[in-house]
Amino acid sequence: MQTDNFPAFLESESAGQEEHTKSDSLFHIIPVPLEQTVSYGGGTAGGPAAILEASQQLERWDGFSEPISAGIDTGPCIDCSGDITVIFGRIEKAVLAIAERDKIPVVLGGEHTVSLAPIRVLARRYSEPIGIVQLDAHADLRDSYGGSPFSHACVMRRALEECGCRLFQFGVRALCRAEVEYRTTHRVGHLDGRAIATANLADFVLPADFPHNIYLTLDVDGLDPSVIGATGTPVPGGASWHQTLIFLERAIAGRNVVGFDLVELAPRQGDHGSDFAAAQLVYTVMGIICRNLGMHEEAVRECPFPAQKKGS
Ligand SMILES: [Mn+2]
Repeated sequence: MQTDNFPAFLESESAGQEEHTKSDSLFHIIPVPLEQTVSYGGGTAGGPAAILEASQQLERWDGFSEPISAGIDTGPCIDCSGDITVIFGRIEKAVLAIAERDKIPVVLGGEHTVSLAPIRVLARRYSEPIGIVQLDAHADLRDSYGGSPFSHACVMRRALEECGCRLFQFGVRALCRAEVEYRTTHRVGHLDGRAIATANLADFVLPADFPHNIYLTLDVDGLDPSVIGATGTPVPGGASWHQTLIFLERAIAGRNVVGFDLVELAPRQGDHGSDFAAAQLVYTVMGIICRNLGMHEEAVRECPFPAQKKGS
């Protein structure tokens, strides 16, 4: 069983963060080492610890600003023993405590199934439907898989059916015919692996009627395996690092991110590059969220290497 003997996210760089108490940090990390319905390679239970360890190597400066200055708190590891409904209950309780203070829960999986818990909590919290933006190689829209409706291959289907969410998928390149049909009948937007290769992501916009409140679910296998290879079900032809970040920046522009997760990292001996990339993705997404909120404008102005503006 997983214990809490890992450091807090970016603990090595937390000096200067004293102005934040535990509760007023913007980001609250919930480690969830769940691994129950693995379909190919295992190891996702080790994901949260590997990400937290690797985060010690991150720079405070993410290229544009210092997301850590918004405050990052790391909560205790969720006990992932017992029945899945009991485990969901524990995750939901932790997420609710954060969402009630209007802070942003950041769930670190674990297998993709964990996403259902924060989505349930956040969907209940808002009167309007939540829009899920999903990075993934797989559609995760199966009705059941391996005999379980709570398999990681079904998690987005559950989120849509239980919580009435809208969904937009990025990077998908492995799906069955029933999932293709489900996408059509349930208006699931998508920019799949091959489409990304020729898309002008800098001009990407979500459909105008897509919800204002966004939940980001980041399955690391959505990225190309050359970026993160340490995952249970790698598929060739995924999104590059920068394609993913440009897409996420564009997807949330003008919208409100109410939570996010990063799932399916399955650390393997000797591949610290994957662990670091996963930690960097968490931190960079925090930066994108901060800047989308209009925070860190001063830092962005002072950046010695400003982002290239269109037409400059
Ligand atoms: Mn997935």
